[in-house]
Amino acid sequence: ATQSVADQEAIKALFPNTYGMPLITFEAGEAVQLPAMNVGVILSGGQAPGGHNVISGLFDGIKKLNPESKLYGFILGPGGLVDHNYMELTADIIDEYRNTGGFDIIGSGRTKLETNEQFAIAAEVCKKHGITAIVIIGGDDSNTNAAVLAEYFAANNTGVQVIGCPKTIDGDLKNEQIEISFGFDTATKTYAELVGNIQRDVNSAKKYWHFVKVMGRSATHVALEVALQTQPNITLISEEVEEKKMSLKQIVDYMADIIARRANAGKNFGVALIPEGLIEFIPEMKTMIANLNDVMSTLEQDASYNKLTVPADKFNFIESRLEPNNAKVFESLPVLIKAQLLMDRDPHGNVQVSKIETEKLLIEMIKVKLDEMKSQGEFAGKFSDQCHFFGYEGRCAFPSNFDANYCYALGFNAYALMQSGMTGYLSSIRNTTAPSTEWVAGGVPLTMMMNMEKRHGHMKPVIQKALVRLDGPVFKKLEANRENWAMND
Ligand code: FBP
Repeated sequence: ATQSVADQEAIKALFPNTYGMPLITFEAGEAVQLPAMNVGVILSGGQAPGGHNVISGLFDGIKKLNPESKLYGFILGPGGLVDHNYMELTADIIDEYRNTGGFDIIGSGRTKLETNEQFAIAAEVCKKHGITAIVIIGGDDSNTNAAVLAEYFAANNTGVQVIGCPKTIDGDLKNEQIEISFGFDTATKTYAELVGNIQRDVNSAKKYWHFVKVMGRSATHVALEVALQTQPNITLISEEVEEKKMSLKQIVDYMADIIARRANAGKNFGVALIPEGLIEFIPEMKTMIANLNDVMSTLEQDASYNKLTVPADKFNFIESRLEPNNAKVFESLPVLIKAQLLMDRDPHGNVQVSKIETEKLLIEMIKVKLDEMKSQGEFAGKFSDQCHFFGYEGRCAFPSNFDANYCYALGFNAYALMQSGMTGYLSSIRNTTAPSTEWVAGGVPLTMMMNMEKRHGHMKPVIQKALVRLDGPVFKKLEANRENWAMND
């Protein structure tokens, strides 16, 4: 029997039918003919290279063991299931998409599945098409959907199984059984190539500081991996910022110090990597954003807020609702960032950090700091900035060999789990640093990865994100090298 990573009593109570199931490992057996089954598949959340191969592996699995089996793709994510928007995926269609990046075969979306009404429609749709299993290909939030749906289907004896597949370029859906989410390998290779190109440009012209924000909504795995591949002069790691309780001012001081030291060595150029999720890890921002999320969850019904049209009035209104310390932090931010923080949350209640221009915020604050240092004779150089955001460039790239093979295996294995009668499991392929002939296939109960977190102002069961471990070898490598990388090119 397995336990959830935290909040065991609460998770057990919410998932009475799918809690505590064992880990599964498959062993080689005889090839057999199995009964035909109709399966539905959903691509969910942000795109990640290899998604088409998960579907190809699943398709080949169901057809290999019974050519009469059928695969239905729901269009544009979980929304396709509740909107009854689908297409049958036939061999011709599948063959066109094998080994390609993107999710365009059926599209993706971020609809949250949480109401009984949605679940009842989903059960009805499955019944109509004789679908007895659904595969949800997604990250932590999407696999939370999978867990909740699996529980509903089991509790209501619908006879429909649900299996998840670990996807996200962010690399934060992992644990001892899930070695990596697919897409991370390809996306980080793509960003590393782009950052490497910029570094050559920087070292050629020697006149700009490039600030590169890289995707990864929360954890810093992507920026860290890109940093190890490219050795930039500055890399911020959100988890370290949180652990060391660094304020925004301290981050700016740290960066300005490196810029000034390089300038004093005649180098008015460099590259800084900034993780997309940084802002939510700066303690004063984190507290303010949590308070802001609570305030925002009440605004939809607030007529006095909704009638405001001028941004400054909105900001004042929000500040009046925040706790005094948080209001001060909010008030201190540039207008651009305030407006970006007030944008809609995604359907899972997350701040859309891809829309917050942290790189610009840092640049503006660094300029002020450098002017101050100049007046005190501590900086005699120039600071000319360029900024970039690398995210969408990598999410649909042509999959690396690793992602192509891994994804195919995840999809085929999802079929093996379904055919073995499992539900509420995440497809798991382990031993992935060995040749693929030695990979180990199995399944991990989704409830094992869950804990309770606040979303849209309420405590909800969600899959826990894996953050960068500051005592792990990957971060340690960066730590051991960063002073050298700061000053050298
Ligand atoms: P998933 O966790 O759904 O895989 O999404 C990852 C991601 O690429 C994040 O890195 C990024 O913050 C977010 O999606 C952007 O979302 P959107 O595509 O909705 O702009």
